[in-house]
Amino acid sequence: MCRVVDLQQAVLAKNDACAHTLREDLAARGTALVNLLSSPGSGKTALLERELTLARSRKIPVAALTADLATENDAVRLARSEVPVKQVLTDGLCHLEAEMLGGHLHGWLPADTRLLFIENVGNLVCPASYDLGETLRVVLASVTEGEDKPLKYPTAFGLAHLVVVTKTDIADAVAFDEAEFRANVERINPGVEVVLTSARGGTGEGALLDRALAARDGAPVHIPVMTRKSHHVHDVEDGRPYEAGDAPDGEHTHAPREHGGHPHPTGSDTVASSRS
Ligand SMILES: Nc1nc2c(ncn2[C@@H]2O[C@H](COP(=O)(O)OP(=O)(O)OP(=O)(O)O)[C@@H](O)[C@H]2O)c(=O)[nH]1
Ligand SMILES: [Mg+2]
Repeated sequence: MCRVVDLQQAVLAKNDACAHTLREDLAARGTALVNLLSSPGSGKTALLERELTLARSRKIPVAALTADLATENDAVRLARSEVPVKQVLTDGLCHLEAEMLGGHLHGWLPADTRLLFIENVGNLVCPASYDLGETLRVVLASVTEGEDKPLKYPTAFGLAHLVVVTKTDIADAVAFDEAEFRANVERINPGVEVVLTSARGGTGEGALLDRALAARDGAPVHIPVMTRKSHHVHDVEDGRPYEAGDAPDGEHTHAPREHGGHPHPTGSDTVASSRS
């Protein structure tokens, strides 16, 4: 069991090192990476479509890479904004990792890109463990998912620099309790900003873009209480916490095993659009 824990630590440590290098490489060329995490169907692509279109209308050079287990549906949608878009198919992997991301960016990312948006695989567990070299880590939650999700997925919410609520146009229909949601976010990640959006209703349009540009230009980014290091020491043996770390509520992420083992599958990619 110790060997499994050591392997997990090693995988995450290696990812952190790759993420550090990627962050430095991107910063040297003036690009900030925005990592979008959420459960499947929260509205990542819909909101991103809005933000990319707005960025293009403002003549801000942006690009987007979207990751899924299958289909190029999201790249096709995002490409409607007419900014450079790339689809990555993860070949069964439930998250992106820094090394594979770096490989996909190599030779593709336009030199003048100021913001690179990454739509991670729809999943609130696995992607939370992997730093991608982001300047801004954003977790999205739609009003239909329930106010308790920050408590149930503390790593995803706890490490976020920004929390975005989506689909607020249907908040009343599903009796979304905004105050309760905000209180739960505050419990897990004190002080983090919560932004309300509706891709369908046009609410909060540009909020993500504005926050990302500010971060890219050096504005201070929220510093979560939870640290990645503290989060790297979770595992379960026979249903008991093996080593709990200090994540809120003792969440266990099983990061490297969740997708059936490591090292990484190769992943495949296709360029759905590369216009700017
Ligand atoms: N009412 C409403 N529906 C929305 C909104 N944004 C997205 N949706 C709907 O929610 C569904 C999922 O939206 P997506 O943008 O595909 O969600 P996603 O997070 O990208 O999904 P995955 O990539 O599969 O994880 C679609 O049917 C969208 O039309 C919104 O602001 N309001
Ligand atoms: Mg999507």
